[in-house]
Amino acid sequence: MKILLIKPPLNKTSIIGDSLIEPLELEILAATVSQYPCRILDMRIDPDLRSALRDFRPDVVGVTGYTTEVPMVRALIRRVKMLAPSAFTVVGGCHASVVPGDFFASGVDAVAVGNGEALFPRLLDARTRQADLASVTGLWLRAKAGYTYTGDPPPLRDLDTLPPPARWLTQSYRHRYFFGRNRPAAAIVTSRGCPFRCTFCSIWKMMHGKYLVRNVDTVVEELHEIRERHVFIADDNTLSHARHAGSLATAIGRAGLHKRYKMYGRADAIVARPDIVAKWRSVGLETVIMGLESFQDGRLSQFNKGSTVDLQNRAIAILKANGIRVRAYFIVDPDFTQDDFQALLDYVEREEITEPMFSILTPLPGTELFEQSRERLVLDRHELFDLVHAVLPTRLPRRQFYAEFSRLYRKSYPLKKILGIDGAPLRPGRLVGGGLAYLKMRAITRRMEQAYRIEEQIHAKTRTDQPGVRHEAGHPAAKDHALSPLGAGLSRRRDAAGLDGDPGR
Ligand code: B12
Ligand code: SF4
Repeated sequence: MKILLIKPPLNKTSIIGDSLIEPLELEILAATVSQYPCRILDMRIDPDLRSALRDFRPDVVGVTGYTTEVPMVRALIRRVKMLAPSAFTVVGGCHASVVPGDFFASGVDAVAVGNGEALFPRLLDARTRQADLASVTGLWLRAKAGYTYTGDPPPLRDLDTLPPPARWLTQSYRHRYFFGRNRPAAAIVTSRGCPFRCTFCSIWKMMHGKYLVRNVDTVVEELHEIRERHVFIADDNTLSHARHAGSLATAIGRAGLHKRYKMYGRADAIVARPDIVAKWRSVGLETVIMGLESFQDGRLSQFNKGSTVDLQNRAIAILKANGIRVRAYFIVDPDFTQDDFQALLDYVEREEITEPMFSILTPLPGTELFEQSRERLVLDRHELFDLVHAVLPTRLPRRQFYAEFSRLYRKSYPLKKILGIDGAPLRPGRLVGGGLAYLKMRAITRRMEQAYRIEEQIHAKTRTDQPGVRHEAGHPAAKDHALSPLGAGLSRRRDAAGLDGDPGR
């Protein structure tokens, strides 16, 4: 039984960020079935699906995908079935887990719900024994009419019994993985889930509210095996379990690992335990990514963020005092007025937030926000759920809203600041680094400016397509959005304009 696991290509119609992170979810799945020959095809780097199928001849093909990747994954599976008709195809991941119906589509034999660590080995075992797959819980299986559900998946109870991710399967790609300026960069998970309940987040829904942490010794063992110096801790929330976060930093320090880390952290956890932050700094923590979301307490409580602006400001001060970079994420509400945009910029400037990132409030399927606002969606194409398109109505005229949105980036990253010459003496090294950073930031801003045009073009296409749109099971946004001729044409035009190269590369 040979298994091919696929990370889909980058979505050409979406605006992508400044990172390419290893496909941990696939490495984790592969590790649970190491008795079988297995390969990972990362199509973000190597798009040659045909050769992979021809050379390896897999019996099972597993594909992962985010919400933005639904059309891409469907098209991909159709191609897999065309090129390798006898392969059994299964789709999983965070979107499949909350709206499996979006993958009830041509070529998809099964859709996996929830975490795959227990499910995937059972699925392969059943396939090897040619047993009835109905015994494998957590699957939607293709049946004569539609798909049938085998029952709820086995819960993920413990992260310590799991083998380390099969990173050797991404060996040939590893030099290409990066985060911001850090390249090559590896990723690791030290915990899963989150104890908080933000309305725009699907993580706690998917993890059924659980927050699991790994034994620090196994994390350190895994870090020892990671060759890359830069490590992105891809937990949902690393610092909220204070005892775990503290002992992990101690264990890393004791092990003498000389690595540089980036992690997600909440303001309340940072304010509650500045000593842990300092400890992490001493063992290599460079950047904390904080979802600040808003500069107004009212909006924070609307999101059920469980934080306040005062806490955020204190957390920023603590991180700065420790020499830790802050990458702060803000949510731009489609309801924003011009004054709100300006107030956000003022806040960023006042708090001297040097790396702000902005995203548009997006009701991702599976979130409470989606339930609250599904009737108000004005865009329903999966690829536009990328947090830089306003899928909800905007208070400002849409063109103006997008102009204000890209202005956030332009104003937050002025040339002087990026070049690092605001106040500091001019140095050649700094100028070169700053120049590259400037070009990268301009590329990102141009992409933001594209958002409105992409939306307009897709909108026009959707209007002319209306009679032919096929509705399938799942949420109302589950129309067939397989890559349309427009999508292909659009990506060609963007390619021609040199806009589809990753700005970080
Ligand atoms: C690291 C990360 C990234 C990295 C990319 C990681 C990567 N290699 O692709 C970066 C920073 C680039 C990124 C970007 C984005 N991200 Co992100 N990211 C994460 C984060 C924090 C961790 C991902 C991870 O490694 N998880 C650990 C693995 C083990 O968990 P998992 O992916 O759920 O996989 C398990 C199951 O889903 C299942 N499974 C998964 N695939 C398969 C396949 C098969 C066949 C089977 C059987 C099972 C299975 O088994 C796995 C093991 O249990 C998650 C949060 C999270 N908890 O997942 C958000 C998350 C995935 N990101 C999210 C979002 C919204 C985005 C962006 C759109 C944001 C943006 N505008 O920049 C982009 C989209 C990028 C894109 N390609 O479209 C959302 C996705 C929501 C959704 N419904 O799609 C999440 C869930 C965060 C959130 N708060 O909601 N992200
Ligand atoms: S947004 Fe962050 S803090 Fe809120 S539930 Fe999701 S992971 Fe937890």
